[in-house]
Amino acid sequence: MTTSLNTQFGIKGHLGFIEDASGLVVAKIDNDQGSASLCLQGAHLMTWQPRNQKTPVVWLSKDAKLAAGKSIRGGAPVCWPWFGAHPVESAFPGHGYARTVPWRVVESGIEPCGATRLSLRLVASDKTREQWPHECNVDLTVIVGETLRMELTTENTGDNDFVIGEALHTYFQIGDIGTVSVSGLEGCEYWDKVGGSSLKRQQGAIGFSGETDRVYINTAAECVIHDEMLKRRIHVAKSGSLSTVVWTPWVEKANKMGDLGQPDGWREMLCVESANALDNQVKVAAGTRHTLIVEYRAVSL
Ligand code: TA6
Repeated sequence: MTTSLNTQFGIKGHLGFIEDASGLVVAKIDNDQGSASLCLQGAHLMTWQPRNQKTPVVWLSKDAKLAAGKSIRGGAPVCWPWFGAHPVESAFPGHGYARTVPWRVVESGIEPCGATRLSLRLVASDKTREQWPHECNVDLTVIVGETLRMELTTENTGDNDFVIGEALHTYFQIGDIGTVSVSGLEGCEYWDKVGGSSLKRQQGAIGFSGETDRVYINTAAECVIHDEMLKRRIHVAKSGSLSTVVWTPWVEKANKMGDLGQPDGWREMLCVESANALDNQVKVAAGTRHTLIVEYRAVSL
C-alpha cells in the first residue's frame, strides 16, 4: 500500500508514507520549514513543528494510539458532518464519523514558498451513508511549512441542500494551562457547556482555572494563545468559520478520559477549534461547496 503511495505521491525531501504498527498509513512531511505527520484514517494531522520552534505547536497525547475505526487523542481531528453529539441519533459517534473512516490521497506538491501540500478525500461507504445519506465530496488539504494551513471543503454533489456542523478540533502544545491566555474573543457570545449550557458574553482575554468548554458563536476573529512559559504566541487565523471552541478538560475530566498522558498531560494542551457549530451550522446548497480554512503561526517572544 505504501509503495504505490510513495511512487504516486511521495516527494523526495518533503513527503513519504509509512505503515504504522497498527496497520494504518501515516504521511510523514519533513521539509526545511517544518515537519508534520498525518494519519490517512480521518485525514488526521497528528503533529506539526515549524523549524523556528523548539517545541511542537500541535500537541499529541503520549497515550495516543492508532487503531482502525478509533479517533486519535490530539492533533487536529476533523469533526464532520456534525459537531458534538448527533442531534437525533445518540448511537452515532460524537463529532461525526469523518475522523474514524478512511480517506485517500488525491494530490501532493510543493508550494511556491517551499511548503509541502497534501490533499485527501473522505472515502464514502455504505456505513457512512447510513449516517449521512447525502452525495458529497469532502476534501482536506494541508500545507506544512513555517505556518500550518488546513482547508476543509464540503462539495454538495447531490440534488438537495444539506446542513453540516464541523470543526478542525486542534490541540495546541502549551507550557502550562495555568499560565496561558487566549485573546481575540473579547465581547463575543458563547455557549458555556460546563454544568449545562448557558449563553454568556466574553469579558476580556480568556484565562484558565478549571474545566473550560465554550462554543463562541458569530465570530470570524483570529485568536492568539499567549504562552508565558514557552515564550511564544500561537496565532489561530481562520476563514469560512463563525464558531471558535475553547476547551481544556482540567484534572477531573482528564482523569476520566484517561488518554491525555498521565499524570498531567492535560496541563500541556489547549484546544482552540475553528468550527461551524450550534447557531453557526452551515447550509451547503445543492451544487455548491463550502470551505473552512485555518492558518496557524507560532511567534517566539
Ligand atoms: O470540543 C470540546 C469537546 O466537545 C469537549 O466537550 C470534549 O468532549 C472534547 O470535545 C473531546 O471530544 P472527543 O470526542 O474527541 O473525546
